Amino acid sequence: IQGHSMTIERTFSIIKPDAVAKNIIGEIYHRFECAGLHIIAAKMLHLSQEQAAGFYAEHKGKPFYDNLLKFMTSGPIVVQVLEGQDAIRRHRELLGSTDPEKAQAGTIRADHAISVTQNAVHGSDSAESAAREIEFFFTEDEICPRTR
Ligand code: RTP
Ligand code: MG
Repeated sequence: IQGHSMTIERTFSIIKPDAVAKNIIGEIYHRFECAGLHIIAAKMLHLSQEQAAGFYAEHKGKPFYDNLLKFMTSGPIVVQVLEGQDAIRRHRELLGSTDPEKAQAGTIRADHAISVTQNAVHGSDSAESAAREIEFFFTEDEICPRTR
């Protein structure tokens, strides 16, 4: 088990506007649950330009930045905190590569993404990102840790 974290982690996830529009929120939640990831906080919202720019500050200046903001503010999203063993890596594995053309068969992006921009789900890429992103969208009292 070396190289595999046995610690319970939290990660941050967004069902992006393309997937909400396709009515596959439940299908995506089902994949999280089947992988042992527990939804411990969730809400639907429509990002403002300012919120999207704040969340994606790390990508400012990149060639895809303007398109990304336009897309992420184009419709409602669902944000959630997922908890489970090795949650950050496990969630990213469920997503597959950013580009659906390169994503492994059976991943969420291979099955559902429309393009490299409209790629269904966001997932934190490190413990540092997860902590920052959870705090960006949720207050501590909005997170409901498991009790059994
Ligand atoms: P995410 O942050 O959404 O989980 O995706 P990621 O780590 O796989 O990709 P990242 O490099 O962080 O990029 C963030 C999002 O920007 C859009 N993007 N478009 N070449 C492009 O047109 C391009 N590259 C990235 C995608 O929506 C990507 O998920
Ligand atoms: Mg990323």
